[in-house]
Amino acid sequence: MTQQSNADKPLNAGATQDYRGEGGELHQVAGGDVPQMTTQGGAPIGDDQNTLKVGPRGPTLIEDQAFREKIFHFDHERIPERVVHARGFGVHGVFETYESLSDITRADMFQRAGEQTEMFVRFSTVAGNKGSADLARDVRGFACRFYSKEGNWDLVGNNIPVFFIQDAIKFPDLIHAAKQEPDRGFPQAQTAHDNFWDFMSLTPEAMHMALWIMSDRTIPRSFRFMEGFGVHTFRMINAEGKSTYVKFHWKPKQGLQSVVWNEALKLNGADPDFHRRDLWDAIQMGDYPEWELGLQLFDDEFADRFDFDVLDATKIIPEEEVPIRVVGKMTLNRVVDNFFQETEQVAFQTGNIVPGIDFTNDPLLQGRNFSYLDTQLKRLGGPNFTHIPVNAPRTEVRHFQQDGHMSMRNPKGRANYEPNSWGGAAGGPREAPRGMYQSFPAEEAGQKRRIRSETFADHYSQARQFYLSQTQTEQQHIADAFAFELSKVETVAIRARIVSHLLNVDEDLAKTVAKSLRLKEMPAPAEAAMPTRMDLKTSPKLSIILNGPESFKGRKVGVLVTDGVDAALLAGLKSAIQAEGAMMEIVAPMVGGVEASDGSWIEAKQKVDGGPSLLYDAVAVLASKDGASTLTKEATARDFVTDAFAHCKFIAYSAEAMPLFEKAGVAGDLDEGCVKLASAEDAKGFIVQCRKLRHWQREPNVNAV
Ligand code: HDD
Repeated sequence: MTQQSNADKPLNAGATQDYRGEGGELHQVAGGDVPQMTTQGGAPIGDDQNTLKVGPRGPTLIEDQAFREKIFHFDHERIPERVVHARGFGVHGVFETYESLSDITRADMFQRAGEQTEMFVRFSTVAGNKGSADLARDVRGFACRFYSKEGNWDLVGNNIPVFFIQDAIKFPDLIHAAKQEPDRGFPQAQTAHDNFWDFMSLTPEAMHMALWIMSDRTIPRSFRFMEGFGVHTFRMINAEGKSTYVKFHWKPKQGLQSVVWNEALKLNGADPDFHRRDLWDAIQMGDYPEWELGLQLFDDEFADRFDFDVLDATKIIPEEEVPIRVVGKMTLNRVVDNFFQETEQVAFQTGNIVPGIDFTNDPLLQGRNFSYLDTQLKRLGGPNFTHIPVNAPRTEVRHFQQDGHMSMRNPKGRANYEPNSWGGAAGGPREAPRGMYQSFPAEEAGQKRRIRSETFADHYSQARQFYLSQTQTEQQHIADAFAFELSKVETVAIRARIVSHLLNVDEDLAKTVAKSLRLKEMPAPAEAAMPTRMDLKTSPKLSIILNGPESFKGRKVGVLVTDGVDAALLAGLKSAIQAEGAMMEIVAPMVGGVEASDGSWIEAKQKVDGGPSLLYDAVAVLASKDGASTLTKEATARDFVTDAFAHCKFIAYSAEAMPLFEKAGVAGDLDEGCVKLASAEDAKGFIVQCRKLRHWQREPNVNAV
């Protein structure tokens, strides 16, 4: 092989000694601080470009172990994706305990104020496959692992506090109905199809959840802006063995925010990775998202007098009834080093609890405790998945379980059973009753039967409470979502059956949906297991809009600029955005950037057709006169404006940009949510307005059907 100079050296060429081989192929040879490539067996590799052949054109030799090993490994790279929650995004974080909870739980991580506990959190969608898009209308998984000093505690929750079904035996049916229809293999990552709504319409217990999934909770703007819930009622047990019921809540310090449905539809095309990119960017930038952990604590006396069964996962306990006690804070502060290694291989289990935390008899939770352990065996291929670093507890593990596929840590020494006579270190670990995990000694008795408790029978009262707790805008979104989803259901009888349930929730909602579907006649209300529906007090905490942020912090403004953009105006806008803790992203006709009015060069992040206004919480169009005239001829620039307007975003613009608004057909409709910028002061005012996130008053004018 001959040493040659490479005019077109790769970016990192400085660290390597490159040469081209006989066939002209590039070799990067170890040297300096660049380590040498090896086989799995550790043997050094000198040529990773060519298989071993007999002569330059001859057959490839099967003895080429380096080649065979490389292809063999590649062929086996995939593991089964999760049967649900396949598409997820995991990050590391830390939990800080605010105060000792020793009166309530003996869980070690809650004993000391200021205690820091390492965490791993994986957000996910439920129905879509691993490669589906982030903005599917779907529940978001909110799975949290605490690596506590007394073992891993997994709080495997969702961003919605209730669930579709009451008993785990229905889970496979629910998921089969939600995922692709089995004969055709579509639709992907959406519930807008016959099978899903057929199942829902035949499952009245799902009606509360139906309202939640048709709300904007299922199209969050960011993982950072959604709540998390443990869903079930759990127990906390203190050192004296006293049990307190608990429901877990995660409250984002960033405030709640969702997108609108038309925006979600388009975002899935514009950036299928919208949510993961958002979290990745925020953490990489040092803008670490935070959630406070809240507990709803209650006793048997409350459980007995509450209108619903606390073991029923289709019900909430309103915060107004049992206030939330904030006990700590989670900060997500580190992205993974490797997606597969950590996010894909993390094996959450509801069964992973620690002393001081216990289950209740919620039949959904009881079933989950079997499913999660079982599924990891299938996914990760053997019983030793707890040896993988992301799954290994941070405490020392001592037991006599051994062997199996991919065992990394078998017990040392002679003893692999107990009791044994070896004593000392040779005898291995022993039980120690003090500090052991102790299940709450609940008294259980009853007939062995397949049965559902009568106390689970009210399927509509809380659905109604949820609906009536929403703002008018949100109620309209719920009606629109039902109409959209059911419009994709081809069987008219299924559409009508859902409306028959909605009649039991709220007559106006049912009528609006029926009208949007143009149902020829109104069905009779569905027969209810419990005929009396309660009118419960509304709970403002259930609204997203009423629980938004106080500032525009962590949000993003997209600024469409052209050559000749007013440099002072742009600088004023930038400093107003930065002062708020928000981000600015420049969109330009060409990604290389633009030349501003003062001759300075403004780098762009997006080319206009790759940076639609969908990507931003608010937008500005700062064009020069000539620039605006060019933009009028660019469809994607017109879309930038019309979409922002239709999605009720706050819009700022320079006077010169007006021709684009005219051409986009919105110049005559500009409202108080559209702000003309003539000075840095105007920019400050614009950002203050943006704190409201969306100009909802515009919606009736842009959403007439
Ligand atoms: Fe589940 C995954 C949340 C009911 C069976 N579930 C999974 C994940 C989340 C939830 C967040 C993803 C974990 C990760 O990121 O790896 N699941 C819930 C919630 C439920 C719920 C909040 C109701 C309150 N799940 C549920 C039932 C069953 C399962 C009733 C079965 C009886 N869930 C599974 C599973 C998965 C899973 C099949 C798939 C992959 C995995 O566990 O690790 O075992």
